[in-house]
Amino acid sequence: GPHSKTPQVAARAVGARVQRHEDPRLLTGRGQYLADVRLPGKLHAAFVRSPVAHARITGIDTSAASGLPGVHLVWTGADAARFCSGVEGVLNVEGCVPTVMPLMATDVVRYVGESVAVVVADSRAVAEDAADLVSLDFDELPVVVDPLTARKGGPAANEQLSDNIGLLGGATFGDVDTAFDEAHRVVEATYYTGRLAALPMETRGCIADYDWTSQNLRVWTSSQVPHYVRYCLTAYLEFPEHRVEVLTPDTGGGFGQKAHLYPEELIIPLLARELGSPVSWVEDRRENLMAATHAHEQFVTIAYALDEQARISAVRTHALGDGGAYHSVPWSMAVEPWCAAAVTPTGVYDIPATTYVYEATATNKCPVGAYRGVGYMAGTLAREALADEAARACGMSPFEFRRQNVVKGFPWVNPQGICFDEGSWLETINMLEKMVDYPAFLARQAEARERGRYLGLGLSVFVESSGESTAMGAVHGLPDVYHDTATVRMDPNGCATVTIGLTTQGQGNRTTMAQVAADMLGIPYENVTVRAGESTSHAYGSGTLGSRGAVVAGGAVSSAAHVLREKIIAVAASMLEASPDDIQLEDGSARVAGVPDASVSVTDICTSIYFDSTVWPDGFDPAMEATAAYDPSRPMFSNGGHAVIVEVDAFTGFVKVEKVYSVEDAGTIINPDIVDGQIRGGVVQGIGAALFERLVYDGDGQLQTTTLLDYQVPTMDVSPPFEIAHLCSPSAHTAYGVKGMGESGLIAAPAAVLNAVNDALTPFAAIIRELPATPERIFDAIRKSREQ
Ligand code: MCN
Ligand code: SMO
Repeated sequence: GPHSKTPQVAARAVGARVQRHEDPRLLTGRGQYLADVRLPGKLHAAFVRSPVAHARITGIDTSAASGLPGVHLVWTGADAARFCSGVEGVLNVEGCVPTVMPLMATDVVRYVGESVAVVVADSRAVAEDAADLVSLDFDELPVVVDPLTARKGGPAANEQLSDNIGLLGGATFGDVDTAFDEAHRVVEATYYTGRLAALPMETRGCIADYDWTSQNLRVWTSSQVPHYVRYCLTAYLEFPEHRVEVLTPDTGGGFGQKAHLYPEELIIPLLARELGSPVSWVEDRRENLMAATHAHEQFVTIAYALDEQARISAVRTHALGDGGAYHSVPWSMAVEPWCAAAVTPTGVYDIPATTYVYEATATNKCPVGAYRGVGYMAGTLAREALADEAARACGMSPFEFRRQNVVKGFPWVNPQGICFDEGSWLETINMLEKMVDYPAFLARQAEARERGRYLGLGLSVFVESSGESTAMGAVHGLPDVYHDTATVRMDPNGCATVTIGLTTQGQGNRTTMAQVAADMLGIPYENVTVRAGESTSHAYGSGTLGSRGAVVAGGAVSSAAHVLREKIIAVAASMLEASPDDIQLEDGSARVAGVPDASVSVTDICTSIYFDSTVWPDGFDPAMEATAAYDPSRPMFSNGGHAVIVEVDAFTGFVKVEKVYSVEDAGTIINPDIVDGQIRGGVVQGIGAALFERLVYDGDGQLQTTTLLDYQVPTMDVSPPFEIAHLCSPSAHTAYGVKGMGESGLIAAPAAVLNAVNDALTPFAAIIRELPATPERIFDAIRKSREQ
């Protein structure tokens, strides 16, 4: 296959710190986000959202809203239900019970913010005024808020799920019981990860334009999965798929929140068809915080059985997710606890036995969905926080304890039978220890304590599945199928246009895919234009998610470019009267090996392919356009780690993150600047998760955090200095050996931050196991320990 040939391709652009093409346009305000899409006669929608967490709707009066000047139409849940009874959410793992989420609530509302009606008007302002005039009569139902009591039965959050169970299952691999019976020591703890918002800077939104004469439907949506949205428009609403085009303009962040199908994305096209006018919906921040999927909230109880040498002989995990009122589509409330329990517990450690239970409980809250590192963050938090606790219990340094347990040889097969082909798991630990200069830190920490200042160092190492693929699903027992395509076209002057099925939310994929194509075609990357996510009419993509872009789009681009590379080489050989085997293609020219003067530029080759058939070899096909699909044949795993230094103010409980050290191994790196930026962004989100961010519901199921005054996001002033280092264990199965990394920062940073806080708190014998570690939680923990 083409990838076996990549070693012969000269790396010029791949690996270079090429500046992102995207930035001049985006940073000077020339981006075209969803709200910037202009269409003549565009109308605006506003949703009426439930003010209560759980109630039976007894009546909706829309007459006042309909009568407001400028209002074109008001629909209730019953109107939408004529077209679709709802979207089914389920994860294809054992023990997952599906739910159907109506497009808008019809008889019962199940969380604050669930939509019950929609108004379309001349402007968003009029639509919002009219939405306020829709009056709702309801009988309140018992509200289920606490997942720990909800799972024991009692009132149902959603009667589709008996005992509020959206997911319950588990498995055992190896002799766990004997390991725990014979353990020298057992360490166990429960960690809670807060309910988070993925909080893309651009909120969700959708615009639809329908032409009844041709049945053509165009839908602009701020989405990571436009091809899936298009498929669903046909599957649920029967719009003819070949007449549906889904367009993704510039997208101001997705972070997993936009890797879903939202009912709003089905309702807006129905309204556009009904009204014969384009209809736009752009949510505000309050809607985004109330009704766009929430994330990450879990209780993870984890235990290690340790032998006399502090080796982990077995791990036992119970992960419980607070799933909200429905399964989100398609990832569901199950993916968080399932992944935390079934995928993450052994991590980089050579643990021979594992047992786990995963559980998702329905509550009357916004459905939980994907957020960067879905399932991995909570699982990694539990595993790595317990590793630091175990190290303390064994009287070892966090580096030493991990070194004792880390897998040291590859390939390694974990207890579940999943094979890890390569990695730098031990090297990561050693490198972080060197980067932080551990003995110097210990001296500085001791000296600071003398002066009443409390420094802490926290460590967290990880391995993550990347390049989400059919093969990755299969090893984890998920039947999902993935692939992406790319088309590469070369013009008569030797420039290339690459179209990928991947969308981009800020990752810089247009730049990196230009780098990949440039090297395969032997041309400068400036001569490559990449079109990404503009329309589902060109190229296919399974979505920008699961850190799959570099691997999957990279594989498709290099495969397609390889077809053209062979043609360029064939014509060059003919023009230079040499054998194709002797042609070297790089830096914009084809040369004959060993013959210094024999060369021809790629520009001249392409011009000849288009305009001079006399140079064509026999039977040459001049189509300078190729499309290829890619889906990696094997799962691949990236690894790395973070060491974080914090200072805790013992009087106020405030934490200052002094410095972050990161080590990343994502195989071959296409663009180091982009990868480092991904690490920084992900780690800062992790600092937010560890110290600040939480969505809070009160006992009535009212969301208390509906503005950015209440929901604290990390900003530049809490972004610490970074030191980032790279290791490289390339995959043998991908173009250039790349592996994915877009989620790694958020996966492992919260554990490192929490571990650092707890290290700082050791003089107080206080420990925090709940995120976020807010000043009040830290203050309380210190006060309690002082009172004892
Ligand atoms: N890259 C590289 N070399 C590698 C691996 C990656 O140069 N060996 C580059 C890629 O080409 C890409 C970036 O690093 O430009 C991230 O690549 P990858 O790990 O393949 O992740 P994806 O492109 O699939 O992006 C998805 C990933 C996910 S799942 C979430 S969630 C997340 C993340 O990206 N959402 C983001 N990072 C984000 N960054 C921004 N700005 N906005 C989001 O919404
Ligand atoms: S949560 Mo990322 O979209 O896999």
